[in-house]
Amino acid sequence: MTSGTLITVAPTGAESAKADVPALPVTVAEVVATARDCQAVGAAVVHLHVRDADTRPTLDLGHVREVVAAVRETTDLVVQLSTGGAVTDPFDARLAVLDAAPDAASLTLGTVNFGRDVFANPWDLIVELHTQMQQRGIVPEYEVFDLGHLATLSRLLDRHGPPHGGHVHVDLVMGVPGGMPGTTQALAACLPHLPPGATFAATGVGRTSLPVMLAALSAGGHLRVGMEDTLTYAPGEPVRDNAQLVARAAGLARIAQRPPMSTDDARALLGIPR
Ligand code: KMH
Ligand code: ZN
Repeated sequence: MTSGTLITVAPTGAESAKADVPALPVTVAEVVATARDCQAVGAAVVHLHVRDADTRPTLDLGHVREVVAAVRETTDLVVQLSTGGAVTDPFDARLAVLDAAPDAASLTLGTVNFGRDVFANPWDLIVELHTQMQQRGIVPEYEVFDLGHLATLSRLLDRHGPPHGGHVHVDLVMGVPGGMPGTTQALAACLPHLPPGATFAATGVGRTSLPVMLAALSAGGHLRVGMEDTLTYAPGEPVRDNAQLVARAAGLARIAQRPPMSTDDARALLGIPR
């Protein structure tokens, strides 16, 4: 067991428009370049949402497969596909993303208000994603937007067994308007409810990015950063690119004396063969 920090980059997401955020990577070439740059400064996992030729979020399998192949060709990052998609995406299309055979995929553990929208994740979808990932050899990252989602995780594991790879890794997604706040107190409240042996990362959305990173590091957790979650680097200063956010996370991890994990160490932690 390594004592380093697993850094995941979420470079694109499904929420921001390229027209509003010109630095957002949306083409295959832009996503590959950002993935390569982020690995160079400390990322070990990339959490991918895919865009179409009009820069809109898409779950079209052709596009998804193309991005997965291109990132694998250029980097050694663990490729984690989003099964959350955009709030408007139908469940069957979110499940079908698994056909692209990523190393890992996100799996959100409950429905949550998402700004003015609802991010729907009913129990049957959760079970279907978990079971299909077990059958297909894909490692889930369990996304937790609220404390109750951890109760759902315990019920899921009790009833349907451990994930592929055997290790449970959770990402606390904090500061979403409608989910748990991005505070040290909220993060600390989650920790006693993690399954035994599980590891966790934390993601602070928007201005909660820094406080959540610091809280996660001090609690022995891992980090997820990226332009999916954060578009402002400091007050009045837009994020330049994803590597800027990863470099800051890597610097904080070094200060915490838990330096960024290599991609090999990340695979060992998550139970993903090379
Ligand atoms: N785009 C959000 C509605 C995930 O990737 O699994 C959901 C999301 C979570 O980003
Ligand atoms: Zn996502």
